[in-house]
Amino acid sequence: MRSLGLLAIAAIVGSAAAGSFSETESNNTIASANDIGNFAYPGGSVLVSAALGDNDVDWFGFTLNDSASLSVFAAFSPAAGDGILQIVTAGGDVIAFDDDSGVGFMPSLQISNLAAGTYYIGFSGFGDAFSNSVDTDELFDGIGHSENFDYKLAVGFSIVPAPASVAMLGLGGLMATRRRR
Ligand SMILES: [Ca+2]
Ligand SMILES: [Ca+2]
Ligand SMILES: [Ca+2]
Repeated sequence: MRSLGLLAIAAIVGSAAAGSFSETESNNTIASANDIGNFAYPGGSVLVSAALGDNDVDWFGFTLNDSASLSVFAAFSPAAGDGILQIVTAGGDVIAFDDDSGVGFMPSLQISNLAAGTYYIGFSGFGDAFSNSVDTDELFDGIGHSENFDYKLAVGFSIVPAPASVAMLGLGGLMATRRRR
Protein backbone atom coordinates (compact mmCIF):
# COMPACT_ATOMS: atom_id res chain seq x y z
CA MET A 1 0.00 0.00 0.00
CA ARG A 2 2.71 2.43 1.01
CA SER A 3 5.14 1.73 -1.83
CA LEU A 4 2.27 1.57 -4.32
CA GLY A 5 1.27 5.12 -3.38
CA LEU A 6 4.78 6.46 -3.84
CA LEU A 7 5.19 4.64 -7.15
CA ALA A 8 1.88 6.02 -8.35
CA ILE A 9 3.00 9.55 -7.51
CA ALA A 10 6.30 9.00 -9.29
CA ALA A 11 4.47 7.73 -12.35
CA ILE A 12 2.07 10.67 -12.40
CA VAL A 13 4.77 13.27 -11.75
CA GLY A 14 6.94 11.73 -14.43
CA SER A 15 4.31 11.83 -17.17
CA ALA A 16 2.42 15.09 -16.69
CA ALA A 17 2.94 18.72 -15.81
CA ALA A 18 3.93 19.33 -12.20
CA GLY A 19 3.56 22.47 -10.12
CA SER A 20 4.23 23.73 -6.65
CA PHE A 21 2.16 25.67 -4.16
CA SER A 22 2.89 27.36 -0.85
CA GLU A 23 0.23 27.36 1.83
CA THR A 24 -1.37 30.66 2.81
CA GLU A 25 -3.00 30.95 6.24
CA SER A 26 -5.69 31.18 7.31
CA ASN A 27 -7.07 28.12 5.57
CA ASN A 28 -8.74 26.60 8.63
CA THR A 29 -12.17 26.02 7.06
CA ILE A 30 -13.44 24.63 3.77
CA ALA A 31 -14.79 28.11 3.00
CA SER A 32 -11.27 29.58 3.34
CA ALA A 33 -9.41 26.70 1.66
CA ASN A 34 -6.36 27.42 -0.49
CA ASP A 35 -7.10 26.68 -4.17
CA ILE A 36 -4.36 24.46 -5.58
CA GLY A 37 -5.73 24.37 -9.11
CA ASN A 38 -7.79 22.76 -11.85
CA PHE A 39 -6.81 19.48 -13.46
CA ALA A 40 -7.84 18.11 -16.85
CA TYR A 41 -6.71 15.37 -19.24
CA PRO A 42 -4.03 13.95 -19.10
CA GLY A 43 -3.71 14.95 -15.43
CA GLY A 44 -1.04 16.65 -13.37
CA SER A 45 0.43 17.09 -9.96
CA VAL A 46 1.20 19.74 -7.40
CA LEU A 47 3.56 19.69 -4.42
CA VAL A 48 2.22 21.78 -1.54
CA SER A 49 4.62 23.22 1.05
CA ALA A 50 2.91 23.89 4.36
CA ALA A 51 3.22 23.94 8.13
CA LEU A 52 0.94 22.59 10.82
CA GLY A 53 0.86 24.49 14.12
CA ASP A 54 -0.87 23.79 17.41
CA ASN A 55 -4.61 23.40 16.82
CA ASP A 56 -4.06 24.24 13.15
CA VAL A 57 -5.92 22.58 10.30
CA ASP A 58 -5.15 23.16 6.63
CA TRP A 59 -7.72 22.94 3.85
CA PHE A 60 -6.84 22.84 0.15
CA GLY A 61 -9.37 22.84 -2.69
CA PHE A 62 -8.96 21.43 -6.20
CA THR A 63 -11.19 20.97 -9.23
CA LEU A 64 -11.20 18.04 -11.64
CA ASN A 65 -12.40 19.25 -15.04
CA ASP A 66 -12.48 15.60 -16.12
CA SER A 67 -12.96 12.49 -14.00
CA ALA A 68 -9.67 11.09 -12.70
CA SER A 69 -8.97 7.37 -13.02
CA LEU A 70 -6.48 7.61 -10.14
CA SER A 71 -6.01 10.35 -7.56
CA VAL A 72 -3.12 10.17 -5.11
CA PHE A 73 -2.55 12.24 -1.97
CA ALA A 74 0.51 11.77 0.24
CA ALA A 75 2.07 13.84 3.00
CA PHE A 76 5.74 13.90 3.99
CA SER A 77 7.57 15.58 6.84
CA PRO A 78 11.22 15.77 7.86
CA ALA A 79 10.01 15.86 11.47
CA ALA A 80 8.41 12.96 13.30
CA GLY A 81 4.98 14.50 12.80
CA ASP A 82 1.70 12.61 13.04
CA GLY A 83 -0.65 13.99 10.39
CA ILE A 84 -4.12 12.88 9.29
CA LEU A 85 -5.87 13.45 5.97
CA GLN A 86 -9.45 13.83 4.74
CA ILE A 87 -10.87 14.15 1.23
CA VAL A 88 -14.22 15.95 1.22
CA THR A 89 -16.79 16.71 -1.48
CA ALA A 90 -17.97 20.24 -2.26
CA GLY A 91 -21.04 19.38 -0.19
CA GLY A 92 -18.92 18.61 2.89
CA ASP A 93 -19.17 14.81 2.80
CA VAL A 94 -16.00 12.99 3.90
CA ILE A 95 -15.21 10.40 1.21
CA ALA A 96 -11.76 9.31 2.39
CA PHE A 97 -9.66 9.38 5.56
CA ASP A 98 -6.18 8.19 6.43
CA ASP A 99 -3.87 8.37 9.41
CA ASP A 100 -0.64 6.42 8.95
CA SER A 101 -0.52 4.77 5.49
CA GLY A 102 2.34 6.98 4.32
CA VAL A 103 5.91 7.40 5.54
CA GLY A 104 6.24 7.26 9.33
CA PHE A 105 3.03 8.53 10.91
CA MET A 106 2.03 10.51 7.86
CA PRO A 107 -1.11 9.80 5.81
CA SER A 108 -1.43 8.64 2.20
CA LEU A 109 -4.55 8.01 0.13
CA GLN A 110 -5.41 6.66 -3.31
CA ILE A 111 -8.87 7.07 -4.83
CA SER A 112 -9.97 5.35 -8.04
CA ASN A 113 -12.46 6.90 -10.45
CA LEU A 114 -13.04 10.27 -8.78
CA ALA A 115 -15.79 12.07 -10.71
CA ALA A 116 -15.24 15.54 -12.15
CA GLY A 117 -15.98 18.29 -9.65
CA THR A 118 -14.53 20.30 -6.78
CA TYR A 119 -13.10 18.60 -3.70
CA TYR A 120 -11.28 19.60 -0.54
CA ILE A 121 -8.22 18.11 1.14
CA GLY A 122 -8.08 18.50 4.90
CA PHE A 123 -4.77 18.05 6.72
CA SER A 124 -4.58 18.06 10.50
CA GLY A 125 -2.77 16.48 13.45
CA PHE A 126 -3.52 13.17 15.15
CA GLY A 127 -6.20 13.67 17.77
CA ASP A 128 -8.31 16.13 15.74
CA ALA A 129 -10.94 13.72 14.40
CA PHE A 130 -11.64 10.08 15.09
CA SER A 131 -10.33 7.51 12.64
CA ASN A 132 -13.92 6.54 11.77
CA SER A 133 -14.63 10.07 10.55
CA VAL A 134 -15.48 8.71 7.09
CA ASP A 135 -18.61 7.34 8.73
CA THR A 136 -19.33 10.30 10.99
CA ASP A 137 -18.45 13.05 8.50
CA GLU A 138 -16.69 14.91 11.31
CA LEU A 139 -14.67 17.58 9.53
CA PHE A 140 -11.21 18.50 10.81
CA ASP A 141 -11.27 21.70 12.85
CA GLY A 142 -7.77 21.60 14.39
CA ILE A 143 -9.16 21.16 17.88
CA GLY A 144 -7.67 18.33 19.89
CA HIS A 145 -4.12 18.06 18.54
CA SER A 146 -0.78 19.63 19.49
CA GLU A 147 1.21 18.56 16.42
CA ASN A 148 3.68 21.14 15.11
CA PHE A 149 5.77 20.47 12.01
CA ASP A 150 6.52 21.50 8.41
CA TYR A 151 5.28 19.15 5.71
CA LYS A 152 4.89 18.57 1.99
CA LEU A 153 1.67 17.33 0.47
CA ALA A 154 1.99 15.62 -2.92
CA VAL A 155 -1.19 15.54 -4.98
CA GLY A 156 -1.42 13.81 -8.36
CA PHE A 157 -4.13 12.93 -10.87
CA SER A 158 -4.11 10.48 -13.76
CA ILE A 159 -6.93 11.38 -16.12
CA VAL A 160 -8.09 9.37 -19.13
CA PRO A 161 -10.44 10.78 -21.83
CA ALA A 162 -14.03 10.76 -20.60
CA PRO A 163 -16.38 8.35 -22.46
CA ALA A 164 -18.57 11.35 -23.32
CA SER A 165 -15.67 12.97 -25.17
CA VAL A 166 -15.03 9.79 -27.14
CA ALA A 167 -18.74 9.58 -28.02
CA MET A 168 -18.71 13.19 -29.21
CA LEU A 169 -15.72 12.51 -31.44
CA GLY A 170 -17.53 9.52 -32.91
CA LEU A 171 -20.68 11.56 -33.46
CA GLY A 172 -18.64 14.35 -35.09
CA GLY A 173 -17.12 11.86 -37.50
CA LEU A 174 -20.56 10.44 -38.33
CA MET A 175 -21.96 13.91 -39.01
CA ALA A 176 -18.97 14.78 -41.21
CA THR A 177 -19.61 11.61 -43.20
CA ARG A 178 -23.25 12.50 -43.69
CA ARG A 179 -22.43 16.02 -44.85
CA ARG A 180 -20.20 14.62 -47.58
CA ARG A 181 -23.08 12.73 -49.19
CA1 LIG B 1 -0.98 25.49 8.26
CA1 LIG C 1 -4.35 26.35 8.71
CA1 LIG D 1 -0.89 9.85 11.31
